[in-house]
Amino acid sequence: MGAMAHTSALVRALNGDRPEVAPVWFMRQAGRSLPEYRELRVGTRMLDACLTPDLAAEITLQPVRRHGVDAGIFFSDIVVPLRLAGVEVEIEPGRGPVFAAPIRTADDVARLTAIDPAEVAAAAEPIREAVRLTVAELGETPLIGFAGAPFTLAAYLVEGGPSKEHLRARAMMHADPDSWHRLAGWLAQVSRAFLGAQIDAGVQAVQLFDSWAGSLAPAAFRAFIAPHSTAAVTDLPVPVIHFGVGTGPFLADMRLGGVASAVGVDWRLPLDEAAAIVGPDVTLQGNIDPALVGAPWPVLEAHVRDVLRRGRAARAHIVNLGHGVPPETDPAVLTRIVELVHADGE
Ligand code: 1CP
Repeated sequence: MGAMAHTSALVRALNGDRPEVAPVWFMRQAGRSLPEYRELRVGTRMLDACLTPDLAAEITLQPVRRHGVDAGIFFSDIVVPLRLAGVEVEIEPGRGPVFAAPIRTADDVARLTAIDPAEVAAAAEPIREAVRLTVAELGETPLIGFAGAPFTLAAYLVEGGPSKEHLRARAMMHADPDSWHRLAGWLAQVSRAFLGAQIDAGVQAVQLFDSWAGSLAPAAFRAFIAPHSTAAVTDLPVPVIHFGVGTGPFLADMRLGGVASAVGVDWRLPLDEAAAIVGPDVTLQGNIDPALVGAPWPVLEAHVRDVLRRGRAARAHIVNLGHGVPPETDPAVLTRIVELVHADGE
């Protein structure tokens, strides 16, 4: 079981060894569009579900059973380690993470960062248990763990909740760089502790989600973000996928100096162009346009084939959407994409 998992198509692709058939999984495959997920979640708040090991394990397994994807993505949320650190946060249905006290001033940052990130590792037993249960059920299919990158977490913390352009976090890095670096450095340690718990319990790869990095100017990404994201994932014993939306203007920097085994690409940049930018020593992940998942099958099929063809320009290709599965997606369409990708290499 364990030995098979290490030679999975996903891990081979991450290591740069191109499997005959490209591995495929979907960001946000757990939850969202699955009726069996909605049924399980009735009466349980999102963060309570994340901290209930058998529930988190079952939700993680549902899309793997249904679609036959080549990896599970652990059911949790980027704000879970903050909850484990004792920060007051809830996930509001239809909205997202909301914090009782936004972190806006130097004093707010000093108070928050006084919490020892080791608290997260100490409180993460439900996460370890959920990962252990999931890995045992998955058999030879690998499980991907994840964490939020410091900027995407800060975008929620500084604003106090979801926002479109993350103006307050982007202002803080320029207006008070000392507080910014203190906050981002602390968030990197918190996310690293969350990843560590998942790795201890058996995930075979991890993804760092910097979903909102595309709101940054390239120079700001380099000066204020990249060092902290790199610290979050440096020297981990499993391969790292680094994902963001709208990162075309600084895609080469998303490699984090070679620490990332794979870079996630959204739907805006064709994979052959992305490969020319990142070079021959990194794997690409992506980049089916989530908007086309609702298109007539012949349109979607032609698009998926184009993504597969352009993906051959990369050293290896992990097929995924360019961002998460849209909530209204017909799950049967996802299954059909998996079948198409798997048939492509034969
Ligand atoms: O496949 C999966 O769904 C795996 C579990 C998962 C992951 C990887 C969840 C469950 N959240 C995440 C990561 C996450 N959370 C990201 C990065 C991925 C991405 O860009 O899509 C982000 C930005 C969040 C923050 C968040 N949590 C939002 C977005 C809010 C906004 O700013 O627009 C939302 C809506 C949540 C809640 C959430 N997380 C996960 C689920 C299933 C839900 C919906 C809550 C519910 O069902 O009540």
